[in-house]
Amino acid sequence: MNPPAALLPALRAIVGDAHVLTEGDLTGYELDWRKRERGKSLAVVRPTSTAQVAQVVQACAAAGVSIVPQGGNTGMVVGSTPDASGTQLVLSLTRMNAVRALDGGNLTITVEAGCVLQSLQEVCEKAGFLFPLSLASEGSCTIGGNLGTNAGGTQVVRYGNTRELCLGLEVVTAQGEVWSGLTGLRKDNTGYDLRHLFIGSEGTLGVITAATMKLYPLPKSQLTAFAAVPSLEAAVQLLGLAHQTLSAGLTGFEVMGQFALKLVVKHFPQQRVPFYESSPYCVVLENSDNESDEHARSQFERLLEAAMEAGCVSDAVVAESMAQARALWHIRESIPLAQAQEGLNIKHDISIAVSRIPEFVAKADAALAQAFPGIRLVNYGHLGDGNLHYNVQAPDGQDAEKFLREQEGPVNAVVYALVDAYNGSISAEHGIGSLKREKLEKHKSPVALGLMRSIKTALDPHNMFNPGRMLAARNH
Ligand code: FAD
Ligand code: 2HG
Ligand code: ZN
Repeated sequence: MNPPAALLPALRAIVGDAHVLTEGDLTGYELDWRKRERGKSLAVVRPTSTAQVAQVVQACAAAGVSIVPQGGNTGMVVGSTPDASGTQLVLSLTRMNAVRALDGGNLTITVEAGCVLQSLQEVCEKAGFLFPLSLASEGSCTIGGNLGTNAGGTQVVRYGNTRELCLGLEVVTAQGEVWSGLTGLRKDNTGYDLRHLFIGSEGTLGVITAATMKLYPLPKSQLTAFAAVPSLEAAVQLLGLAHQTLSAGLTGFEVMGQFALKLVVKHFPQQRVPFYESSPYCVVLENSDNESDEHARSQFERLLEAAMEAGCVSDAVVAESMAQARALWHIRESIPLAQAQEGLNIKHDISIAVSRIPEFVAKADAALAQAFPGIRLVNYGHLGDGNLHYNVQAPDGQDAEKFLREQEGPVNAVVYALVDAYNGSISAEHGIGSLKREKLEKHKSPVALGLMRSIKTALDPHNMFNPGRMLAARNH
Protein backbone atom coordinates (compact mmCIF):
# COMPACT_ATOMS: atom_id res chain seq x y z
CA MET A 1 0.00 0.00 0.00
CA ASN A 2 1.35 3.43 -0.95
CA PRO A 3 1.64 5.81 1.99
CA PRO A 4 -0.75 8.78 1.86
CA ALA A 5 2.31 11.06 1.47
CA ALA A 6 2.74 9.74 -2.07
CA LEU A 7 -0.95 10.18 -2.73
CA LEU A 8 -1.10 13.96 -3.05
CA PRO A 9 1.47 14.20 -5.87
CA ALA A 10 -0.38 11.38 -7.65
CA LEU A 11 -3.67 13.26 -7.31
CA ARG A 12 -2.05 16.47 -8.57
CA ALA A 13 -0.84 14.59 -11.61
CA ILE A 14 -4.40 13.40 -12.28
CA VAL A 15 -6.47 16.58 -11.80
CA GLY A 16 -3.85 19.34 -11.86
CA ASP A 17 -2.22 21.23 -8.97
CA ALA A 18 -4.98 23.83 -8.77
CA HIS A 19 -7.62 21.20 -8.08
CA VAL A 20 -6.06 19.46 -5.10
CA LEU A 21 -6.87 21.82 -2.25
CA THR A 22 -5.08 21.41 1.06
CA GLU A 23 -4.72 24.99 2.27
CA GLY A 24 -6.76 28.14 2.63
CA ASP A 25 -10.37 28.36 3.67
CA LEU A 26 -11.96 24.97 3.08
CA THR A 27 -15.04 25.71 5.21
CA GLY A 28 -17.42 25.24 2.29
CA TYR A 29 -16.20 21.65 1.92
CA GLU A 30 -15.60 20.75 5.55
CA LEU A 31 -18.54 22.26 7.43
CA ASP A 32 -22.03 20.87 6.84
CA TRP A 33 -24.87 23.23 5.83
CA ARG A 34 -26.53 23.04 9.25
CA LYS A 35 -23.25 23.78 11.03
CA ARG A 36 -23.63 20.61 13.06
CA GLU A 37 -20.09 19.27 12.51
CA ARG A 38 -16.80 20.68 11.27
CA GLY A 39 -14.53 18.07 9.67
CA LYS A 40 -10.94 18.14 8.42
CA SER A 41 -10.00 16.73 5.04
CA LEU A 42 -6.71 15.28 3.84
CA ALA A 43 -7.43 17.25 0.65
CA VAL A 44 -10.31 18.40 -1.51
CA VAL A 45 -9.98 17.01 -5.02
CA ARG A 46 -11.94 18.45 -7.93
CA PRO A 47 -11.89 16.22 -11.01
CA THR A 48 -13.35 17.25 -14.32
CA SER A 49 -14.05 13.93 -16.04
CA THR A 50 -15.18 10.39 -15.30
CA ALA A 51 -11.72 9.12 -16.26
CA GLN A 52 -10.18 11.42 -13.64
CA VAL A 53 -12.64 10.21 -11.00
CA ALA A 54 -11.70 6.61 -11.79
CA GLN A 55 -7.99 7.40 -11.48
CA VAL A 56 -8.54 9.27 -8.19
CA VAL A 57 -10.45 6.28 -6.80
CA GLN A 58 -7.70 3.89 -7.90
CA ALA A 59 -5.02 6.07 -6.30
CA CYS A 60 -6.98 6.30 -3.05
CA ALA A 61 -7.65 2.55 -3.04
CA ALA A 62 -3.92 1.91 -3.42
CA ALA A 63 -3.15 4.32 -0.57
CA GLY A 64 -5.95 3.03 1.69
CA VAL A 65 -7.50 6.50 1.85
CA SER A 66 -11.26 6.87 2.09
CA ILE A 67 -13.36 9.18 -0.06
CA VAL A 68 -16.31 11.42 0.76
CA PRO A 69 -18.19 12.23 -2.46
CA GLN A 70 -19.56 15.75 -2.36
CA GLY A 71 -21.88 17.83 -4.52
CA GLY A 72 -23.27 21.15 -3.31
CA ASN A 73 -22.82 20.24 0.39
CA THR A 74 -26.43 21.16 1.16
CA GLY A 75 -27.25 17.81 2.79
CA MET A 76 -29.12 17.84 6.09
CA VAL A 77 -27.62 14.82 7.86
CA VAL A 78 -23.84 15.42 7.89
CA GLY A 79 -23.10 13.01 5.07
CA SER A 80 -21.05 15.04 2.62
CA THR A 81 -18.27 16.41 4.83
CA PRO A 82 -15.19 14.55 6.12
CA ASP A 83 -14.80 13.42 9.72
CA ALA A 84 -12.33 15.22 12.01
CA SER A 85 -9.43 12.80 11.45
CA GLY A 86 -7.79 14.69 8.56
CA THR A 87 -7.45 11.38 6.70
CA GLN A 88 -10.48 11.47 4.38
CA LEU A 89 -10.46 12.89 0.90
CA VAL A 90 -13.34 15.11 -0.20
CA LEU A 91 -14.13 14.34 -3.84
CA SER A 92 -16.01 17.39 -5.09
CA LEU A 93 -17.93 16.75 -8.31
CA THR A 94 -18.87 20.37 -8.99
CA ARG A 95 -16.51 20.80 -11.96
CA MET A 96 -18.23 17.90 -13.72
CA ASN A 97 -21.30 19.84 -14.75
CA ALA A 98 -21.77 19.34 -18.48
CA VAL A 99 -25.02 18.42 -20.18
CA ARG A 100 -23.96 15.49 -22.36
CA ALA A 101 -27.14 15.02 -24.39
CA LEU A 102 -30.77 16.09 -24.53
CA ASP A 103 -32.99 13.66 -26.43
CA GLY A 104 -36.35 15.37 -26.89
CA GLY A 105 -37.82 12.37 -28.72
CA ASN A 106 -36.96 10.08 -25.81
CA LEU A 107 -37.82 12.75 -23.22
CA THR A 108 -34.43 12.35 -21.52
CA ILE A 109 -31.42 14.43 -20.58
CA THR A 110 -27.98 13.05 -19.75
CA VAL A 111 -26.05 15.25 -17.39
CA GLU A 112 -22.89 15.09 -15.29
CA ALA A 113 -23.20 14.67 -11.53
CA GLY A 114 -21.93 18.11 -10.55
CA CYS A 115 -24.54 20.01 -12.55
CA VAL A 116 -26.42 22.36 -10.23
CA LEU A 117 -30.11 21.47 -10.12
CA GLN A 118 -31.27 24.95 -11.07
CA SER A 119 -28.97 25.01 -14.12
CA LEU A 120 -30.43 21.68 -15.19
CA GLN A 121 -33.99 22.99 -14.79
CA GLU A 122 -33.07 26.06 -16.87
CA VAL A 123 -31.45 24.08 -19.69
CA CYS A 124 -34.54 21.88 -19.88
CA GLU A 125 -36.95 24.81 -19.83
CA LYS A 126 -35.04 26.58 -22.61
CA ALA A 127 -35.42 23.46 -24.73
CA GLY A 128 -39.19 23.38 -23.99
CA PHE A 129 -39.17 20.64 -21.35
CA LEU A 130 -39.82 20.35 -17.65
CA PHE A 131 -37.35 18.73 -15.26
CA PRO A 132 -39.63 18.65 -12.23
CA LEU A 133 -37.27 18.07 -9.29
CA SER A 134 -37.57 21.19 -7.15
CA LEU A 135 -35.93 21.98 -3.79
CA ALA A 136 -35.26 25.23 -1.96
CA SER A 137 -31.54 24.37 -2.23
CA GLU A 138 -31.72 24.07 -6.04
CA GLY A 139 -29.38 27.04 -6.55
CA SER A 140 -26.49 25.02 -5.06
CA CYS A 141 -27.37 21.32 -4.78
CA THR A 142 -26.25 19.05 -7.61
CA ILE A 143 -27.94 16.24 -9.49
CA GLY A 144 -25.30 13.83 -8.12
CA GLY A 145 -26.22 14.84 -4.58
CA ASN A 146 -29.93 14.61 -5.42
CA LEU A 147 -29.38 11.06 -6.63
CA GLY A 148 -27.08 10.25 -3.71
CA THR A 149 -29.82 11.26 -1.27
CA ASN A 150 -32.84 10.35 -3.43
CA ALA A 151 -34.04 13.89 -2.78
CA GLY A 152 -37.74 14.68 -2.60
CA GLY A 153 -38.81 18.33 -2.63
CA THR A 154 -42.01 20.05 -3.56
CA GLN A 155 -43.18 18.23 -6.73
CA VAL A 156 -43.07 14.64 -5.47
CA VAL A 157 -46.85 14.43 -5.17
CA ARG A 158 -47.00 14.36 -8.99
CA TYR A 159 -43.53 13.36 -10.28
CA GLY A 160 -42.03 11.23 -7.51
CA ASN A 161 -38.64 11.39 -5.78
CA THR A 162 -35.34 11.68 -7.67
CA ARG A 163 -35.35 7.87 -7.99
CA GLU A 164 -38.51 7.99 -10.10
CA LEU A 165 -36.91 10.55 -12.39
CA CYS A 166 -33.75 8.58 -13.13
CA LEU A 167 -33.43 6.18 -16.06
CA GLY A 168 -29.71 5.45 -15.96
CA LEU A 169 -26.42 6.12 -14.20
CA GLU A 170 -22.70 6.18 -14.79
CA VAL A 171 -20.80 5.20 -11.64
CA VAL A 172 -17.17 4.79 -10.62
CA THR A 173 -16.93 1.71 -8.43
CA ALA A 174 -14.69 1.05 -5.42
CA GLN A 175 -12.32 -0.80 -7.76
CA GLY A 176 -11.98 2.34 -9.87
CA GLU A 177 -13.96 0.80 -12.73
CA VAL A 178 -16.63 2.69 -14.66
CA TRP A 179 -20.12 1.22 -14.85
CA SER A 180 -21.81 2.82 -17.86
CA GLY A 181 -25.53 2.46 -17.35
CA LEU A 182 -26.75 5.57 -19.17
CA THR A 183 -29.30 3.69 -21.25
CA GLY A 184 -32.29 6.03 -21.15
CA LEU A 185 -34.50 2.93 -21.41
CA ARG A 186 -37.87 2.91 -19.70
CA LYS A 187 -38.01 -0.88 -19.72
CA ASP A 188 -34.99 -3.08 -19.02
CA ASN A 189 -35.47 -6.23 -16.97
CA THR A 190 -32.01 -7.69 -17.49
CA GLY A 191 -31.23 -8.70 -13.94
CA TYR A 192 -30.76 -6.62 -10.80
CA ASP A 193 -31.46 -2.95 -11.36
CA LEU A 194 -28.08 -1.60 -10.23
CA ARG A 195 -29.20 2.00 -10.64
CA HIS A 196 -31.50 1.64 -7.66
CA LEU A 197 -28.66 0.45 -5.42
CA PHE A 198 -26.68 3.62 -6.02
CA ILE A 199 -29.63 6.01 -5.79
CA GLY A 200 -30.07 6.95 -2.13
CA SER A 201 -26.80 5.26 -1.14
CA GLU A 202 -25.38 8.60 0.11
CA GLY A 203 -21.96 8.12 -1.42
CA THR A 204 -21.35 4.81 0.39
CA LEU A 205 -21.33 2.47 -2.63
CA GLY A 206 -19.80 4.38 -5.54
CA VAL A 207 -19.32 7.79 -7.13
CA ILE A 208 -22.14 8.81 -9.48
CA THR A 209 -20.51 10.69 -12.36
CA ALA A 210 -23.47 11.13 -14.72
CA ALA A 211 -27.16 10.32 -15.02
CA THR A 212 -29.90 10.07 -17.59
CA MET A 213 -33.02 11.75 -16.24
CA LYS A 214 -36.65 11.90 -17.39
CA LEU A 215 -38.14 15.00 -18.93
CA TYR A 216 -41.76 16.07 -19.20
CA PRO A 217 -43.54 18.46 -21.54
CA LEU A 218 -43.75 21.97 -20.06
CA PRO A 219 -47.26 22.46 -18.68
CA LYS A 220 -49.27 25.20 -20.41
CA SER A 221 -50.28 26.68 -17.08
CA GLN A 222 -48.97 26.53 -13.51
CA LEU A 223 -51.14 28.19 -10.90
CA THR A 224 -50.34 28.59 -7.23
CA ALA A 225 -52.75 29.13 -4.35
CA PHE A 226 -52.13 29.90 -0.69
CA ALA A 227 -54.85 28.88 1.73
CA ALA A 228 -55.54 29.21 5.43
CA VAL A 229 -56.87 26.02 7.00
CA PRO A 230 -58.43 25.74 10.46
CA SER A 231 -56.55 22.57 11.43
CA LEU A 232 -54.24 19.83 10.19
CA GLU A 233 -57.32 17.61 9.73
CA ALA A 234 -58.69 20.29 7.41
CA ALA A 235 -55.40 20.35 5.47
CA VAL A 236 -55.66 16.59 4.92
CA GLN A 237 -59.30 16.98 3.84
CA LEU A 238 -58.24 19.70 1.39
CA LEU A 239 -55.56 17.38 0.01
CA GLY A 240 -58.23 14.74 -0.68
CA LEU A 241 -60.40 17.29 -2.48
CA ALA A 242 -57.39 18.53 -4.47
CA HIS A 243 -56.59 14.98 -5.64
CA GLN A 244 -60.21 14.51 -6.72
CA THR A 245 -60.60 17.86 -8.46
CA LEU A 246 -57.18 18.35 -10.01
CA SER A 247 -56.13 14.74 -10.45
CA ALA A 248 -52.65 14.66 -12.09
CA GLY A 249 -52.76 18.49 -12.21
CA LEU A 250 -51.92 18.59 -8.49
CA THR A 251 -48.16 19.19 -8.58
CA GLY A 252 -47.53 20.63 -5.13
CA PHE A 253 -49.17 20.49 -1.71
CA GLU A 254 -47.18 21.91 1.20
CA VAL A 255 -48.30 22.64 4.73
CA MET A 256 -46.87 25.31 7.05
CA GLY A 257 -47.55 25.65 10.76
CA GLN A 258 -48.11 29.08 12.28
CA PHE A 259 -44.80 29.21 14.13
CA ALA A 260 -42.87 28.27 10.98
CA LEU A 261 -44.48 31.23 9.21
CA LYS A 262 -43.81 33.50 12.18
CA LEU A 263 -40.10 32.69 11.82
CA VAL A 264 -40.24 33.71 8.14
CA VAL A 265 -41.87 37.01 9.07
CA LYS A 266 -39.31 37.56 11.84
CA HIS A 267 -36.21 36.87 9.77
CA PHE A 268 -37.41 38.04 6.34
CA PRO A 269 -39.71 40.97 7.20
CA GLN A 270 -39.79 42.08 3.56
CA GLN A 271 -41.91 39.03 2.70
CA ARG A 272 -45.69 39.42 2.83
CA VAL A 273 -47.17 36.32 4.42
CA PRO A 274 -50.96 36.06 4.17
CA PHE A 275 -53.32 34.64 6.81
CA TYR A 276 -50.70 33.36 9.24
CA GLU A 277 -51.77 35.52 12.17
CA SER A 278 -55.23 34.03 12.41
CA SER A 279 -54.63 30.48 11.26
CA PRO A 280 -52.85 27.49 12.85
CA TYR A 281 -51.80 26.16 9.45
CA CYS A 282 -51.53 27.43 5.88
CA VAL A 283 -51.15 25.42 2.71
CA VAL A 284 -49.50 26.26 -0.60
CA LEU A 285 -50.77 24.25 -3.54
CA GLU A 286 -50.04 24.14 -7.24
CA ASN A 287 -52.13 23.13 -10.23
CA SER A 288 -50.30 22.37 -13.50
CA ASP A 289 -52.54 22.13 -16.52
CA ASN A 290 -52.00 21.17 -20.11
CA GLU A 291 -55.00 23.08 -21.52
CA SER A 292 -54.86 26.76 -20.61
CA ASP A 293 -54.57 29.28 -17.79
CA GLU A 294 -58.34 29.78 -17.86
CA HIS A 295 -58.99 26.07 -17.50
CA ALA A 296 -56.50 25.78 -14.64
CA ARG A 297 -57.98 28.80 -12.87
CA SER A 298 -61.56 27.59 -13.14
CA GLN A 299 -60.54 24.14 -11.78
CA PHE A 300 -58.68 25.78 -8.91
CA GLU A 301 -61.60 28.07 -8.09
CA ARG A 302 -63.97 25.09 -8.11
CA LEU A 303 -61.66 23.31 -5.67
CA LEU A 304 -61.36 26.26 -3.32
CA GLU A 305 -65.11 26.95 -3.33
CA ALA A 306 -65.83 23.31 -2.50
CA ALA A 307 -63.18 23.42 0.23
CA MET A 308 -64.68 26.57 1.77
CA GLU A 309 -68.12 25.00 1.70
CA ALA A 310 -66.74 21.92 3.44
CA GLY A 311 -65.12 24.17 6.04
CA CYS A 312 -61.59 22.99 5.35
CA VAL A 313 -60.38 26.34 3.96
CA SER A 314 -61.07 29.59 5.77
CA ASP A 315 -59.35 31.96 3.35
CA ALA A 316 -57.42 31.62 0.10
CA VAL A 317 -55.62 33.58 -2.56
CA VAL A 318 -54.73 32.43 -6.09
CA ALA A 319 -51.63 34.05 -7.62
CA GLU A 320 -52.44 36.42 -10.49
CA SER A 321 -48.98 36.34 -12.04
CA MET A 322 -45.78 34.30 -12.10
CA ALA A 323 -44.19 36.88 -9.80
CA GLN A 324 -46.96 36.41 -7.24
CA ALA A 325 -46.71 32.63 -7.54
CA ARG A 326 -42.96 32.82 -6.94
CA ALA A 327 -43.50 35.04 -3.90
CA LEU A 328 -45.95 32.53 -2.40
CA TRP A 329 -43.55 29.61 -2.97
CA HIS A 330 -40.73 31.74 -1.62
CA ILE A 331 -42.52 31.96 1.72
CA ARG A 332 -42.56 28.17 1.98
CA GLU A 333 -38.98 27.82 0.77
CA SER A 334 -37.74 30.38 3.29
CA ILE A 335 -38.72 28.29 6.30
CA PRO A 336 -35.47 26.26 6.55
CA LEU A 337 -33.46 29.46 6.11
CA ALA A 338 -35.51 31.26 8.77
CA GLN A 339 -34.96 28.30 11.09
CA ALA A 340 -31.23 28.45 10.47
CA GLN A 341 -31.27 32.18 11.30
CA GLU A 342 -33.16 31.46 14.50
CA GLY A 343 -30.35 29.14 15.61
CA LEU A 344 -29.30 25.51 15.81
CA ASN A 345 -32.29 23.21 15.71
CA ILE A 346 -33.40 19.61 15.84
CA LYS A 347 -34.85 18.25 12.62
CA HIS A 348 -37.27 15.37 12.23
CA ASP A 349 -37.74 14.56 8.56
CA ILE A 350 -40.48 11.99 9.04
CA SER A 351 -43.11 10.29 6.94
CA ILE A 352 -46.36 8.79 8.08
CA ALA A 353 -49.51 7.75 6.19
CA VAL A 354 -51.18 11.06 5.30
CA SER A 355 -54.46 10.02 6.91
CA ARG A 356 -52.74 9.48 10.29
CA ILE A 357 -50.71 12.70 10.36
CA PRO A 358 -53.17 14.86 12.34
CA GLU A 359 -53.43 12.24 15.08
CA PHE A 360 -49.64 11.82 15.17
CA VAL A 361 -49.04 15.56 15.44
CA ALA A 362 -51.62 16.01 18.19
CA LYS A 363 -49.90 13.31 20.24
CA ALA A 364 -46.36 14.50 19.53
CA ASP A 365 -47.22 18.16 20.24
CA ALA A 366 -48.73 17.21 23.60
CA ALA A 367 -45.92 14.84 24.61
CA LEU A 368 -43.18 17.36 23.77
CA ALA A 369 -44.94 20.31 25.42
CA GLN A 370 -45.28 18.29 28.61
CA ALA A 371 -41.73 16.91 28.67
CA PHE A 372 -39.92 20.05 27.48
CA PRO A 373 -41.79 23.18 28.64
CA GLY A 374 -41.36 26.12 26.27
CA ILE A 375 -40.15 23.98 23.36
CA ARG A 376 -40.92 25.62 20.00
CA LEU A 377 -42.27 23.37 17.25
CA VAL A 378 -41.59 24.28 13.65
CA ASN A 379 -43.94 21.96 11.81
CA TYR A 380 -44.19 22.13 8.03
CA GLY A 381 -43.49 20.10 4.94
CA HIS A 382 -44.63 18.02 2.05
CA LEU A 383 -48.07 16.99 3.29
CA GLY A 384 -48.99 15.69 -0.17
CA ASP A 385 -46.31 13.01 0.34
CA GLY A 386 -47.02 12.36 4.02
CA ASN A 387 -43.64 13.97 4.82
CA LEU A 388 -43.40 16.46 7.66
CA HIS A 389 -40.42 18.46 8.81
CA TYR A 390 -41.46 18.22 12.43
CA ASN A 391 -38.62 20.37 13.73
CA VAL A 392 -37.75 21.70 17.13
CA GLN A 393 -36.25 24.99 18.21
CA ALA A 394 -34.94 25.52 21.75
CA PRO A 395 -37.24 27.43 24.13
CA ASP A 396 -37.05 31.17 23.59
CA GLY A 397 -34.02 32.71 25.28
CA GLN A 398 -32.26 29.37 25.92
CA ASP A 399 -28.80 28.65 24.55
CA ALA A 400 -29.56 26.50 21.48
CA GLU A 401 -26.24 24.69 21.54
CA LYS A 402 -26.70 23.69 25.18
CA PHE A 403 -30.31 22.68 24.54
CA LEU A 404 -29.26 20.43 21.67
CA ARG A 405 -26.39 18.94 23.66
CA GLU A 406 -28.64 18.07 26.58
CA GLN A 407 -32.05 17.50 25.04
CA GLU A 408 -31.63 16.33 21.45
CA GLY A 409 -31.55 12.66 22.48
CA PRO A 410 -34.61 12.83 24.77
CA VAL A 411 -36.57 14.93 22.22
CA ASN A 412 -35.74 12.46 19.45
CA ALA A 413 -36.74 9.55 21.67
CA VAL A 414 -40.25 11.00 22.13
CA VAL A 415 -40.74 11.79 18.43
CA TYR A 416 -39.27 8.59 17.00
CA ALA A 417 -41.15 6.34 19.44
CA LEU A 418 -44.35 7.85 18.06
CA VAL A 419 -43.08 7.55 14.47
CA ASP A 420 -42.54 3.83 15.12
CA ALA A 421 -45.95 3.51 16.72
CA TYR A 422 -47.47 4.98 13.54
CA ASN A 423 -45.36 2.75 11.24
CA GLY A 424 -43.59 5.80 9.86
CA SER A 425 -40.05 6.51 8.69
CA ILE A 426 -37.37 8.42 10.61
CA SER A 427 -35.98 9.77 7.33
CA ALA A 428 -38.39 10.57 4.54
CA GLU A 429 -36.08 12.43 2.16
CA HIS A 430 -32.85 13.69 3.77
CA GLY A 431 -31.16 10.33 4.35
CA ILE A 432 -29.09 9.01 7.26
CA GLY A 433 -25.56 10.44 6.98
CA SER A 434 -23.77 10.36 10.31
CA LEU A 435 -26.46 12.23 12.25
CA LYS A 436 -29.00 9.42 12.05
CA ARG A 437 -26.71 6.41 11.79
CA GLU A 438 -27.37 5.17 15.31
CA LYS A 439 -31.07 5.83 14.96
CA LEU A 440 -31.13 3.66 11.85
CA GLU A 441 -29.71 0.77 13.88
CA LYS A 442 -32.56 1.18 16.33
CA HIS A 443 -35.44 1.70 13.95
CA LYS A 444 -34.61 -0.63 11.04
CA SER A 445 -35.14 -4.37 11.32
CA PRO A 446 -32.08 -6.60 11.83
CA VAL A 447 -32.89 -8.40 8.59
CA ALA A 448 -32.96 -5.15 6.61
CA LEU A 449 -29.71 -3.97 8.27
CA GLY A 450 -28.05 -7.30 7.49
CA LEU A 451 -29.00 -7.03 3.82
CA MET A 452 -27.71 -3.46 3.69
CA ARG A 453 -24.38 -4.54 5.18
CA SER A 454 -24.09 -7.37 2.67
CA ILE A 455 -24.58 -4.92 -0.19
CA LYS A 456 -22.01 -2.53 1.27
CA THR A 457 -19.46 -5.32 1.69
CA ALA A 458 -20.04 -6.64 -1.82
CA LEU A 459 -19.68 -3.29 -3.54
CA ASP A 460 -17.14 -1.59 -1.28
CA PRO A 461 -15.25 -4.38 0.52
CA HIS A 462 -12.57 -2.08 1.97
CA ASN A 463 -15.09 0.50 3.17
CA MET A 464 -13.53 3.24 1.12
CA PHE A 465 -16.63 5.30 0.27
CA ASN A 466 -18.01 7.51 3.03
CA PRO A 467 -17.12 5.18 5.94
CA GLY A 468 -19.21 5.58 9.05
CA ARG A 469 -22.03 7.18 7.09
CA MET A 470 -25.39 5.44 7.03
CA LEU A 471 -23.89 2.24 8.48
CA ALA A 472 -21.43 2.00 11.37
CA ALA A 473 -17.91 1.46 10.01
CA ARG A 474 -17.21 -1.52 12.28
CA ASN A 475 -20.04 -3.67 10.99
CA HIS A 476 -18.87 -4.54 7.50
P1 FAD B 1 -24.28 16.88 -0.84
O1 FAD B 1 -24.84 17.56 0.36
O2 FAD B 1 -22.96 17.34 -1.30
O3 FAD B 1 -24.23 15.31 -0.59
C1 FAD B 1 -25.33 14.62 -0.06
C2 FAD B 1 -25.02 13.12 0.00
O4 FAD B 1 -24.88 12.60 -1.33
C3 FAD B 1 -23.70 12.80 0.69
O5 FAD B 1 -23.83 11.57 1.37
C4 FAD B 1 -22.70 12.66 -0.43
O6 FAD B 1 -21.61 11.82 -0.11
C5 FAD B 1 -23.56 12.08 -1.54
N1 FAD B 1 -23.15 12.48 -2.88
C6 FAD B 1 -23.04 13.74 -3.37
N2 FAD B 1 -22.66 13.70 -4.65
C7 FAD B 1 -22.51 12.39 -4.97
C8 FAD B 1 -22.11 11.70 -6.15
N3 FAD B 1 -21.81 12.36 -7.26
N4 FAD B 1 -22.04 10.36 -6.12
C9 FAD B 1 -22.37 9.67 -5.00
N5 FAD B 1 -22.76 10.27 -3.87
C10 FAD B 1 -22.83 11.61 -3.85
N6 FAD B 1 -33.74 17.72 0.46
C11 FAD B 1 -34.89 17.14 0.03
O7 FAD B 1 -34.91 15.93 -0.20
N7 FAD B 1 -36.03 17.89 -0.16
C12 FAD B 1 -36.07 19.22 0.05
O8 FAD B 1 -37.10 19.84 -0.13
C13 FAD B 1 -34.87 19.85 0.47
N8 FAD B 1 -34.84 21.20 0.69
C14 FAD B 1 -33.70 21.77 1.15
C15 FAD B 1 -33.69 23.14 1.40
C16 FAD B 1 -32.55 23.77 1.87
C17 FAD B 1 -32.56 25.25 2.13
C18 FAD B 1 -31.37 23.00 2.09
C19 FAD B 1 -30.12 23.66 2.57
C20 FAD B 1 -31.37 21.65 1.84
C21 FAD B 1 -32.53 21.01 1.39
N9 FAD B 1 -32.56 19.64 1.13
C22 FAD B 1 -33.71 19.05 0.68
C23 FAD B 1 -31.38 18.82 1.40
C24 FAD B 1 -30.34 18.77 0.23
O9 FAD B 1 -30.40 19.91 -0.57
C25 FAD B 1 -30.55 17.51 -0.61
O10 FAD B 1 -30.26 16.38 0.17
C26 FAD B 1 -29.71 17.46 -1.88
O11 FAD B 1 -30.11 16.35 -2.64
C27 FAD B 1 -28.21 17.39 -1.62
O12 FAD B 1 -27.52 17.69 -2.81
P2 FAD B 1 -26.00 18.17 -2.76
O13 FAD B 1 -25.48 18.26 -4.14
O14 FAD B 1 -25.88 19.38 -1.93
O15 FAD B 1 -25.33 16.92 -2.04
C1 2HG C 1 -37.59 21.57 3.00
O1 2HG C 1 -38.54 20.88 2.65
C2 2HG C 1 -36.28 20.90 3.24
O2 2HG C 1 -37.67 22.80 3.10
C3 2HG C 1 -35.59 21.33 4.52
O3 2HG C 1 -36.38 19.54 3.13
C4 2HG C 1 -36.30 20.82 5.72
O4 2HG C 1 -34.99 22.23 7.12
C5 2HG C 1 -35.72 21.26 7.05
O5 2HG C 1 -36.05 20.62 8.04
ZN1 ZN D 1 -38.33 18.83 2.58
